[in-house]
Amino acid sequence: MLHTRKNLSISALIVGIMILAMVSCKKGPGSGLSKSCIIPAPVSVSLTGDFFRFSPKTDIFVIGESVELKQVAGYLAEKLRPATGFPLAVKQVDNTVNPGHIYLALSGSSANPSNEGYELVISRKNVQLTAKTAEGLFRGVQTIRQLLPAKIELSEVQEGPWKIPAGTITDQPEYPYRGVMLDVSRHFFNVNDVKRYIDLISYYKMNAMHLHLSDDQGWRIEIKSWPELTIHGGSTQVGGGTGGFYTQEQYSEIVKYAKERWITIIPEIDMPGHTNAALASYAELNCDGKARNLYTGTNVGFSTLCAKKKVTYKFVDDVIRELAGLTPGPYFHIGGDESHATKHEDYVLFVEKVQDIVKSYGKTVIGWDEIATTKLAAGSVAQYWDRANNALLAVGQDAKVLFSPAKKAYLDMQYDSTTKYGLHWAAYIEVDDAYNWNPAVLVPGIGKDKILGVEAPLWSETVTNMDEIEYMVFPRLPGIAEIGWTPADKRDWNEYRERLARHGERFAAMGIDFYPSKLVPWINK
Ligand code: TNX
Repeated sequence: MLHTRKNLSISALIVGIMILAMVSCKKGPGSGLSKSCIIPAPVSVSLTGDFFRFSPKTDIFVIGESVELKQVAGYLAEKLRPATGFPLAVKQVDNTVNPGHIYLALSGSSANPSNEGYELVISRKNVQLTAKTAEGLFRGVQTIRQLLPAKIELSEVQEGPWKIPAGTITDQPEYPYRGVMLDVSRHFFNVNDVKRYIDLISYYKMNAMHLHLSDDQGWRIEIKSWPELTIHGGSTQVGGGTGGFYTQEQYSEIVKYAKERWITIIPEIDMPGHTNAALASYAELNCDGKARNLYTGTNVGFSTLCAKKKVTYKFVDDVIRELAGLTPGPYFHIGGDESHATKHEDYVLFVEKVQDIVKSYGKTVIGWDEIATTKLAAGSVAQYWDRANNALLAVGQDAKVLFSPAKKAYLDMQYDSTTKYGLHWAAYIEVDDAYNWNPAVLVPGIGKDKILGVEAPLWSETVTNMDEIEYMVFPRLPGIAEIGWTPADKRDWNEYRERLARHGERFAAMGIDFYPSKLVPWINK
């Protein structure tokens, strides 16, 4: 008897779960995250069960005159035109709202305190997106894209209907910094690859891209006052290929492209270690005055700038001045990791001096967690990748910490022992491992108020092209994006995997070659 009742309740539970799975992402009254397929999950969603239907007559109206507002509307139109085949004209209105259209407005009085917050009200009649800033509208536009069927991402005209569920979404990010790092030094990736990566992260409401522009194997950014850095230092890569570099014009093009998507570019010049490419380009940067050979292997920790030489600081000043001048964002990343060939006293001297140089060009320092073993300048940020103790040292100096724990957030770590690319020195990171952690409790003593945000680095010793990048990045990246955006108490792996499953179709429509993890019940239509 007891046994039967237990079986019954288990069956009821299973049926319940099945119904939930069926209504999730589809129509149906009620509210709650299980009814929406948005990643990262919004802070609050309530659906009415109704729909807004796009028609060939649907226009995108902006209420207000800001240039940025029109830019966001133009971006939305561009994203929706190819698959719908609708004209979706961008027009300006005063305050009238008519049926059948999409409205974007900046509202100082928006209930949302965050610059990236937005409110989306969808009814049978129209779609109204409001935010305090154009940046907030841009994040909201990603929600509109994700509410449409996956085929909206295809580049040729598709059959409709194009409808989105009606309801209200109020949303804002948990952390101000949500980003990725791309190592363009071990293998070089061209401007188009970087732009594509920018597009992919913006779909998940990330707002930062950190470019690892120099390392032992290659110097990838033109510095006009030290031209050999790229001519010689940029001429190869891991495995001995031809390498490459960005001219200053190309770097500026990346910065502009990112800015139009409200993504900040954070340039990194890794110092004083990881500098073989510079040491090969200029003999005087070496303590012994002898130029090093170019390096195409994958060892770390063998190179160092000469901390006691004057010319070193002339060099660093020139590099930071030129690069900071091309970078509108607030941060400059000075690396500082794995300087095993630098004496600790030299490391301290160097990092402290370089922080002052960065400050003199109006930028805020970010450095890998080792920099917390020196005296941090006010405002400097430590990027926790390896040692919790270093992160605690940073917090002890009142610095903020950017979370990139290698065991959770490193996108170059293999999914499991069968993954073709990547490394596993920190861990194998399956899709659930990458999702199932909370920065605010990971290191006892470092709470949310000390955390700037999350960043997922992709080191490129083993990845050589965009396809391989995408395979390592997807599907883990949406999970990291959700950790940064969605409050921890609204996140749950079992619910998330259902939502992620529906993004498989979106990845496919965007031409992303993703890792089809067995932990995710992919829906491939
Ligand atoms: C450690 S993570 C490094 C990088 C390597 C990476 C490979 C960090 C700050 N330093 O130089 O590329 O491991 O996973």
